[in-house]
Amino acid sequence: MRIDVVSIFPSYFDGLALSLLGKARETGLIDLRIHDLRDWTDDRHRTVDDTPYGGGAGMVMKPEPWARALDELTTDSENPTLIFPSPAGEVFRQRTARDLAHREHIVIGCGRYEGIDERVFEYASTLGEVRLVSLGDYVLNGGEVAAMAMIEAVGRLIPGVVGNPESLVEESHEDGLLEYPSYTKPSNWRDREVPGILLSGNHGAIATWRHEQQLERTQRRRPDLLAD
Ligand code: 6GU
Repeated sequence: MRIDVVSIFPSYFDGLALSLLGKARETGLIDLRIHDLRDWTDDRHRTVDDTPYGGGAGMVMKPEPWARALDELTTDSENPTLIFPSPAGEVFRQRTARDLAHREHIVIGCGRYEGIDERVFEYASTLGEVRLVSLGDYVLNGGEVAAMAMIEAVGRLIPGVVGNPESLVEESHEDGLLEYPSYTKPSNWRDREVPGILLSGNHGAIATWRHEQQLERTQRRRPDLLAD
């Protein structure tokens, strides 16, 4: 999979090279390319923002640098997916990650300030499928942190990126439930015992117990997931 990221803070993404995705990059499973939006400006100050029409607080990202960046990054691309992290977008979920993990080429445009000139999204839809995606109902200063979360969530679903594929299925959210609790040695730690069933060797009973634990904690912590 090829992922292009456009940002005015490209060094945010240095940390991705350190995580498990670093290995996937070296082996070619993920071709991650980070770009500086200012490389598509043409004025001396490399200006990417301007005041909003209609007035109001803050600055808006100018459309032309974005259009040039998106044009260049999608040439020779069959069917790119253009993602814009935005608190006004659809919520990013595990199913969103699963969907995106099948895509050949993703371009992520990270906005800052009060956002990107709205016409950029219309223009982008002539180049590929556009998705505005939010991490959740809170406000970040820009799309960079959200983009990193999305890249990690999508990247680990690409076959070969996570060593043991079974560890993928048993995660929280893969089956719509929270994960069951995990324990390791020692079996008695600071007067706290590991649940006896896990020491029983009865794999059927352990699977049943774990499923009950998943249901119980989902009901208690995230009843909204059960309603879905
Ligand atoms: Cl994707 N962007 C910004 N700026 N804020 C957010 C977000 C995204 N998701 C939640 N808050």
